[in-house]
Amino acid sequence: MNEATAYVPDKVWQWDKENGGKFANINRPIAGSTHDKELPVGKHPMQLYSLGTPNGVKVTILLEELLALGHSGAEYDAWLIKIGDGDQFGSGFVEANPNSKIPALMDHSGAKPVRVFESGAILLHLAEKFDALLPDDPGKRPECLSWLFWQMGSAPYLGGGFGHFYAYAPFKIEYSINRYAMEVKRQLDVLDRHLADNQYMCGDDYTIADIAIWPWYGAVVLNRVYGAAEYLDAGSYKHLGRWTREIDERKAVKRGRMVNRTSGPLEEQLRERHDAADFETKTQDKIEASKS
Ligand SMILES: N[C@@H](CCC(=O)N[C@@H](CS)C(=O)NCC(=O)O)C(=O)O
Repeated sequence: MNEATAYVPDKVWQWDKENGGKFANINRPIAGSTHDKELPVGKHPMQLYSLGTPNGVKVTILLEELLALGHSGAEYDAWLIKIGDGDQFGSGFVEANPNSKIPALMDHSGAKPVRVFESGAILLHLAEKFDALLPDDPGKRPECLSWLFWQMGSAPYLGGGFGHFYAYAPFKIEYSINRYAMEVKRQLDVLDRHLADNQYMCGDDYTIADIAIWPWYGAVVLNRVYGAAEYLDAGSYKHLGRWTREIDERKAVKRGRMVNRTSGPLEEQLRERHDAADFETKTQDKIEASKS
């Protein structure tokens, strides 16, 4: 009998703060703020509070794509929210997102700032605002929205399910890893079959559906999350691989991936972005910034 099968749940669940899991220090069963902290506000219409995780990267890729298309209204400040330090529980952040998760956007372009949280809602808000990367054609728009919402519903099985039990749980539980590996492989096959007949998720045009899906599923294929490409035999999904590599080459994707990133090679990190010129920040300055 292993630890997993020996476990008998209490009659009423109790909060065990030291559960040994990677995120035990920040996970809590209570919503709301833990401390007072205002959010900084920069000079641009869009104020993003985020971190360079797949959910955060969706938004920075879209903002960089919009800027590349000439939408100057998409200029943004990207502020770093260190979720490992509990910044998502600061009072200002909770006002921007009562769910205490990155990314959160404050859109200052109107008379009053409006908050947008949930990465899918942020992508839709920005695509509609700039009338870009989302088809207007009523024959195509539902397909794009379907794949956008597919990602929102599916990725938690990949991240919170598979990734957590494969890479982060304090011990390996065969049942959990099997269950989520099976589901993730099914999802990879869904994408692979669809991309066999379509250049992008919604046909011939690159849209917010690609921008939502790529940071998660492309990262699996490129072995950038969980070190699980071999385990999931990700290389066998040929059409998904073709699409992944094509999107990886986009300039806006390379820029978006750098923003609010705090891990990996320093030349691929831009902890905060307040100006397009910030991408040219010298490595020495990044070393200094990484100390703070
Ligand atoms: N469905 C949300 C998920 C956001 C999410 O899970 N964010 C994670 C980082 S990728 C987070 O902020 N975690 C902090 C925490 O759970 O306390 C979205 O797509 O915006």
